Amino acid sequence: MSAQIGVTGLAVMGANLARNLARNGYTVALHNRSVEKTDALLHKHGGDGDFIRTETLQELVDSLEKPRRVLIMVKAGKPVDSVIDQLTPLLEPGDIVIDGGNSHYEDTRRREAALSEHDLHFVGVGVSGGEEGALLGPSIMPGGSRESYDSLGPMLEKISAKYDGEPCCRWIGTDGAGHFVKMVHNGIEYADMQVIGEAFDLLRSGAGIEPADQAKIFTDWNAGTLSSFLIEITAEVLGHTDARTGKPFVDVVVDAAGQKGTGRWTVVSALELGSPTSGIAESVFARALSSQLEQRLKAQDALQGHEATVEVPETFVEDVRLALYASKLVSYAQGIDMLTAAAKEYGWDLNLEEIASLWRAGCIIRAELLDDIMKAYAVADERPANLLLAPAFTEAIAGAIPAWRRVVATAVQLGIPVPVFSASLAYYDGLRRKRLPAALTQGLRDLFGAHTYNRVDTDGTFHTLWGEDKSEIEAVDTH
Ligand code: NBP
Repeated sequence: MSAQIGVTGLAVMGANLARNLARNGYTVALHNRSVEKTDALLHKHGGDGDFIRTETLQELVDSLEKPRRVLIMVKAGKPVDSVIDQLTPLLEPGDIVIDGGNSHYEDTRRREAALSEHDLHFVGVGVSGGEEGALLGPSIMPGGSRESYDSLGPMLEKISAKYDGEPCCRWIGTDGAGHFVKMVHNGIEYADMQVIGEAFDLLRSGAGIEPADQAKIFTDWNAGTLSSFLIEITAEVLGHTDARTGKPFVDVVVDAAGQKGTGRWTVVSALELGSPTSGIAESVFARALSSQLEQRLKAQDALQGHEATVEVPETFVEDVRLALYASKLVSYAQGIDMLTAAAKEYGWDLNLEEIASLWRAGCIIRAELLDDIMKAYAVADERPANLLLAPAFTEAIAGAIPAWRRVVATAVQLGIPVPVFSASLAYYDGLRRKRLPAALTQGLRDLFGAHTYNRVDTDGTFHTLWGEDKSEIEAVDTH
């Protein structure tokens, strides 16, 4: 018996993907650096399907039908390179090496280029949905060559999450495109969670609504345009009472949010691409600030607030809902703008409609909103330059804007930090404003550094002789 795919790295994600493949009728060869994990998987879940036990990478490779497909599910970073180095001499031209871990897309680009020198396909696959998704159906974002997808795609589509029967797996684009899209997905997830946190804080600290009552509000919200997995589980977490103390669960949890790094990667990459991803950036910074416990403790006593005494408007709960929706929309718009910038930079032909479709099931940011995002990009000639310019969203945000401004203004007066609500509003206003103070920035740059500027009334590049008679000269193009 030969296997259709081999999996090396059988910690929780690898084991669950291997089980998912086997449950879907594929024969799966199993390998792990230490054989105990392989045996534990076979002992507990050997009945899930057809597995082949192997102890060495040579045995793994020998057990596979050709072209071979080897899925690497080891810890991201150096371990992936180490496994690739060991595998490469054992494989033959046309074989496919797949990395389904959370690798950085630049690593994936580098590995793809290196393996193509050996006529091997390297496919970086973004897998979203955590442990449960890996077992029951994740959202899958594969990169690599189109040719490799012809061989690998049907398997990945079969084990992926389904939305209305459609697999949440499509070929994303060459080399690191899959891992890039997964990274941006995670960035949007950070922003999505932060705006929910800001809404919770506003309702609690602004309107005095206790967590258990907020659970009902979030449940109601989940029935409307905000309907999403994250809103649904927010209701569950807020409704939970701590068994030890009888307090709301959310009050006994230390308010320092952790991160594994993909949000930070998204922001670094956004900076490199020059993509204004301010909502995602603020959400990463908000987690970082929350974790500065020592500074926060000192600041609680030392720093004055001078909060205003303002009555929250009667419409406050609905205002917060609208502000949350608008801010969430901006986060998606910024994430998608980043995808567009990356597509240009790396030569990827990203299909935004398909990408939105992959996120509708199996992953953390699954939301009803994604259906509307798909529609916005469905007609090639009508694709908006920015998601906010899609007619449905232009209209939705116009309806939300008075509430959004009221909420941000109230939050500022009450001293409740709303970094993503306010950064998203600033982005929205920045985008729609006729003139930005960037003109003054250009003037300053020209004065101190002769960086030159363009004029609104004529073509060309100019410099003012600031230190002389302030006359203007046409700058020589040095490029
Ligand atoms: P881990 O990230 O915890 O990695 C453990 C696995 O890596 C074990 O199989 C271990 O083998 C193997 N390994 C290590 Br560590 N160093 C190795 C080396 N030098 N050579 C060969 N194997 C090595 O596993 P995971 O949590 O299942 O995650 C796997 C990938 O999936 C990661 O990239 C992760 O970021 C990603 N991911 C995880 C989740 C999640 O919810 N956990 C979600 C989405 C994506 P050993 O048993 O011999 O030590």
